[in-house]
Amino acid sequence: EKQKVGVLVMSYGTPQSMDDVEAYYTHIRRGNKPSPEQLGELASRYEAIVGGVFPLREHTDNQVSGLQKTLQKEHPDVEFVCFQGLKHAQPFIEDGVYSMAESGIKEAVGIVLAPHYSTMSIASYNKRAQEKAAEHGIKMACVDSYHLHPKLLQALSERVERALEKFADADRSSVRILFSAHSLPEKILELGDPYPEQLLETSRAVAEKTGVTNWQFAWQSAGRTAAPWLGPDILDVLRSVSEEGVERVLICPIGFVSDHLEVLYDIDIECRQLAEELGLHLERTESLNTDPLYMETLSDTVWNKYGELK
Ligand code: FEC
Repeated sequence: EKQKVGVLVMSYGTPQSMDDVEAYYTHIRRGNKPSPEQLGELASRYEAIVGGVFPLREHTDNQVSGLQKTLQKEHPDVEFVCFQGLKHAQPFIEDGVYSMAESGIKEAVGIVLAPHYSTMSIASYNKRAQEKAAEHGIKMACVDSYHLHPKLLQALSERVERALEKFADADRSSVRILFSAHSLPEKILELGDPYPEQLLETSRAVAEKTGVTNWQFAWQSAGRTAAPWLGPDILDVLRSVSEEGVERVLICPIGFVSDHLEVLYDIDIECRQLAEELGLHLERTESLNTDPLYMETLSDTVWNKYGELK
């Protein structure tokens, strides 16, 4: 019989419905309920993207089944079984590990649908997964990052190339590329967190592969808290590049792997609105979603981690 190996595929999570937004927001805020104003503001952003539908759920579901198929195809000798575990919504990370235990899994690999490591992101997913796995006697190895995987870089580079074609009227060197990712509180720097450097490494590698030199990095989607967050914020960057005389901007959100609120609202609505006011021609690269190259990136990374379990 083939060996059965669990794969816990972790993602941020999104509400199940508009009625669930408060519970979701409260979970993100570690149990502190948002004020009615804060809740109303978040609900209105969800309404604005697709009228109360939550695209991240479908993308995560599709990525999990895409990874399952890719693993089966590439490694037919091992029976990999994927389980979903979400950080802030059901099925939670702990639920995913519980389902693994229920189906008799003894060995597992954990991977997050986010390529860059941070103590505030990947580390917290992995810690929750490992703790629950230990409770159930499952031996689990978790992936920290895969931000320089050649297939990931290829998928991102293809997207940059394709998006640059949308500036057909101009020389492509006149387009300023903004690689972006979710901001985090500045205090991560004191912990020597690798997150900013890994994001720059991905940006540099994609720029090199596409021969782009006119680029910079920008942070987006900073939280609404009093403590300072990593900057410069992408909205300020749009203002400053416009002052510099730049007329064309391509945003490439390398920190995210699918279409969700931070892409569809923060970039497609907020950044676009500002770009219009500034008279900038703004485009965005397509999200990875279930791109086969991304599925293969995940599959290779899971396979390598599985090797470490032995
Ligand atoms: O489409 C959706 O429903 C979910 C979109 C979504 C993604 C996402 C990814 C990341 N976040 C990261 C860090 C933080 C920190 C805080 C924080 C807060 C929010 C809020 C919403 C939200 N995040 Fe998120 N994030 C998404 C959505 N995030 C909604 C709450 C309202 C707001 O502040 O806008 C601050 C909370 C705290 O105090 O702890 C920190 C990071 C990522 C990328 C890596 C990953 O996917 O895990 C880092 C998608």
